[in-house]
Parts: sequence; structure tokens; C-alpha cells
Amino acid sequence: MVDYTLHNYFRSSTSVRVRIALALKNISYGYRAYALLSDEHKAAKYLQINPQGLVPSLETNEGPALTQSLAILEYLDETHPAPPLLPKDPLGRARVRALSQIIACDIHPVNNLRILQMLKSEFNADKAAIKNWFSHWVHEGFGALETRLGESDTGKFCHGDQPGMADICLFAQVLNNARFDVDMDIYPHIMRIHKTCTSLSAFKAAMPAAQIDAQ
Ligand SMILES: N[C@@H](CCC(=O)N[C@@H](CS)C(=O)NCC(=O)O)C(=O)O
Repeated sequence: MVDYTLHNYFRSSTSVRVRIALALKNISYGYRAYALLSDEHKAAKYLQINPQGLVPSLETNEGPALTQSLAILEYLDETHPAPPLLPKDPLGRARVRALSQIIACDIHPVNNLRILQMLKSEFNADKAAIKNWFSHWVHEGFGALETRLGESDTGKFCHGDQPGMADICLFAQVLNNARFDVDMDIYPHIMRIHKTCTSLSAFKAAMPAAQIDAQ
């Protein structure tokens, strides 16, 4: 039997992604919180788990800790196939990975805490400038995502009628956007899917406010 410990932070959207996948697949796990604003993720002990000093990491009793949220999602999908996070057909898989990566590769990395901190400390960006930066990169990615969600493969969720990897990424990013007041009224497909996800217990359980370190 595999033991899982999730090293994460309540508000981290990449942590939200892994918490949703664990909940959808009904996998129980230990919860270890790192306060990012106090740099707990940069402590030597955590760097032994994840040399990148980023959350989340998923520790198992089978080998080295897993890092990178999308790699963790794919590992969970391969080890616990039901319910699937990716479709079976190669074209469908490529589509879902592409929708996910709009968020995970092209929006999230440039809006990560360490980037925003550097904008402030090295480039004197004030609150308004940081908000502008954050919104700019969200709109770049979400504009394209919204267009793609107009495709016929979209159903109740990003791809068909079951939630998968792209919905997980979408849901977590929309939560992040709320903290920066990003105008979401211009994204009807994204907001419809986000609302549908919000009604599912796995998504509710993964939300920041439901975590012990949110108290
Ligand atoms: N590509 C990585 C990104 C992980 C990541 O950047 N996590 C953020 C929290 S959402 C973090 O640890 N930030 C700490 C920092 O920026 O110092 C993944 O998907 O797991």
C-alpha cells in the first residue's frame, strides 16, 4: 500500500491542482503545509524533498518525491486510472494537455510568487503595476483558452462531460485570478466550466479555504 504525503500550501494553485486530483481519485494523504510568505519552502529540509523549492511535492514510500504538478497528475492517473484525467484517444489527450499547458506553462509561471516578488524588489513595481502584470498574462492565455473552449469537443467540462486535467488547471487559475481582481466577465465558457467544477465535492475539498493552514 502506497503512503502519500502532500507538501503544499493552501493558497497555491499548483497545490490545488494536485489536491483536486487526489480527491477525484479518492486517494487519502498526509497534509504538510509550508507558509510560502515565510519562505518555509526554501528551508534546507524541504530542498531535500524538492530541490526547486516549490510546492507541491508528493512524497510516497516508493521512491523519491514527485514534483511538478502536471507530472504528479499524470502519475496519479497512471497509478489510479479511475476516473481518468486524460481522454483515451491521442488527439483528445493532446487537446487536454494543450489546454492545461496554456495555464500551467504560459500563465502560471510568469505570475508565480517569486516573479511578483522580484518585480517588486528589483524593478520597483508597485501594487498597481503588479496587478497589471498579473492580469496581462492571464488575459493572454485565457483569451486563447476561451476561443478553444468554443470547439465542439468541449462539453460540460473542457473536454466532454467529465472533469479532467484541463478543468483542474482552469479551476485553480480562476481562484488565483480572484485575488488580483482579474475581469472574468469576458470569459463565459471558462466561467461556466468553473461554476460546474465548484459544484463537485472533489473541487470543493481542494479549495484553499478548506485547508488546515488557511485558519
Ligand atoms: N511548475 C510547477 C510550479 C510550482 C510552483 O511554482 N509553485 C508555487 C506555488 S503555486 C511556489 O511554490 N511558489 C513559491 C515561490 O514562488 O517562491 C508545478 O506545476 O508544480
